[in-house]
Amino acid sequence: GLTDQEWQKVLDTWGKVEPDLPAHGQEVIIRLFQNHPETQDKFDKFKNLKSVDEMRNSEEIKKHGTTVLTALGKILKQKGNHEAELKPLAQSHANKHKIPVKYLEFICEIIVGVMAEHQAAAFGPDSQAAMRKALELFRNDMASKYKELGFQG
Ligand code: HNN
Repeated sequence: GLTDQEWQKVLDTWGKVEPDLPAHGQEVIIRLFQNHPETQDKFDKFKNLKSVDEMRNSEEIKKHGTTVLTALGKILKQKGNHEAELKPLAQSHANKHKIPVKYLEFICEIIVGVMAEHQAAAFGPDSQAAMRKALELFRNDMASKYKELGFQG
């Protein structure tokens, strides 16, 4: 788990991201699709978007990025006691969307990268390390739930 101090750093930084969630979310989704094109295939609604320009102009991408980061923010705010938030997400992402753990790793790495660029001042090495730990906890707990559900994510 994380120490109180580490959670403090995680939530302080997240507080800087929150006022601009759509811009961060849009950037995260676009980078995910650019760096790992196989992730885009999981979305019927985004299959038509070919170029970065099209992605930037897509309100749907911005909306989905906001959805993803809003869900993640709710999880982080539980400081590890996130069973109630995680369970329905693990169920839909295992059974319905079939999202491998690997894709969760991709997006977590991209989230840290985007935060480092957009929030450089608030996101020093200690905060980055704390955020990585929090995202690792999220991923590990998702992976455990996947296993319980029999999904070889
Ligand atoms: O659970 C649900 O299906 C509700 C919608 C939702 C939420 C709250 C989704 C979602 C969908 C359904 C989109 C729709 O219906 O408009 C799909 C197809 N996700 C995906 C697919 C891939 C995906 Mn995710 N999500 N999500 C959330 C919330 C959070 C969330 N999703 C994630 C990743 C990495 C991928 C692979 C490309 C993802 C993460 C990391 C998070 C943050 C907790």
